[in-house]
Amino acid sequence: MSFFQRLKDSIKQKTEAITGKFVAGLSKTSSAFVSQVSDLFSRRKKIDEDFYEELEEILISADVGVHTVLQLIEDLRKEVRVQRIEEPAKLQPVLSELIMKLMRNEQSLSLKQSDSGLTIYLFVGVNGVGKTTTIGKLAHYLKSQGKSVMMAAGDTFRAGAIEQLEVWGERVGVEVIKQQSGADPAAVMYDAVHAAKNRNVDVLLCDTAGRLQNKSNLMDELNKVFRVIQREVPDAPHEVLLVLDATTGQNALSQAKLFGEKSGVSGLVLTKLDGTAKGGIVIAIRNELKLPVKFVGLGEKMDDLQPFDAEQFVHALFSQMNDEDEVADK
Ligand SMILES: Nc1nc2c(ncn2[C@@H]2O[C@H](COP(=O)(O)OP(=O)(O)OP(=O)(O)O)[C@@H](O)[C@H]2O)c(=O)[nH]1
Ligand SMILES: [Mg+2]
Repeated sequence: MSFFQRLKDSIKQKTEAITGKFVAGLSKTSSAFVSQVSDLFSRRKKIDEDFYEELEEILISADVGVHTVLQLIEDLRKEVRVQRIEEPAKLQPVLSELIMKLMRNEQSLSLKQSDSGLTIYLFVGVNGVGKTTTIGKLAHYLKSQGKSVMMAAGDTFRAGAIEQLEVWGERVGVEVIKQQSGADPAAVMYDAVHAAKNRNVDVLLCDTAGRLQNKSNLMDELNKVFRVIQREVPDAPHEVLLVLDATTGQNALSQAKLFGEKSGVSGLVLTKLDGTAKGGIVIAIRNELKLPVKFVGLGEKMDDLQPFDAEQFVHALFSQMNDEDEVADK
């Protein structure tokens, strides 16, 4: 076998492994969505108002979001007219292409890095969405790319939060900078930035609390943490990643709007996609917010974090339908 053939095979295997992760992580959404869509496409013989109405309901029930659903249906009507499609059975590739188009855009998916030395990522989001877990997984991901990583235990409020990050630190072999519970998170960040600089670490991942006595305290605290980091490393934080829990559906969308306005969020991480049949929320978020989805969480283990890829997402969403078609073709 030639070198190029081996290279091609190995790239193909890797791509299939990643797509496989998306397919497994999205199986709940995909099976709910696909069974309804294929039922609709095969049961109805005509593309009429009733057909569109039913498709609209299916998309809304997958949490695609009313605004985005209306836009999709509008685009679909146009394609049906232009391509003179008459049978619902022919619509699946058209629908997946339209969804893909909504989600594709120019924004860079890779995380911004420092040009000179230390890169700092700050994680924000309400309690329980998966910030600490995402930091652990991302530490593993970055290490596997050969980067040296350190973590800062900035959640000094919730009982057990520091220990939880330390468990991740041990699991992935990364040092955690911490102070005692109840300490000022800005002071923890100051320590962590200095430790990371002293040890020539490539990336510092900063955890924060999800809940304080009230919301305005939380925003004030995040601002203070942000300012301390910026004072120590002027072009940092290089990313402020807002973590959202996909199982909360439309709620995730409103949290993104709230945080996005206040805390200089530069990108999103959408967790727990494996735990919901409403993964359509990704489509709504992609379409309705200007913020890029950088990573998605597809499980609780350390390698269950994937860089987001619209094409693989849509492919995984329709994967069971394609499987059904293949079976039908045989
Ligand atoms: N199934 C699944 N579970 C996840 C995922 N990400 C996080 N979790 C789980 O969600 C729960 C909450 O995660 P944490 O990382 O503690 O969330 P947090 O945002 O740090 O929460 P606070 O520290 O309370 O603000 C944990 O039980 C995680 O294992 C995911 O992608 N899939
Ligand atoms: Mg946490």
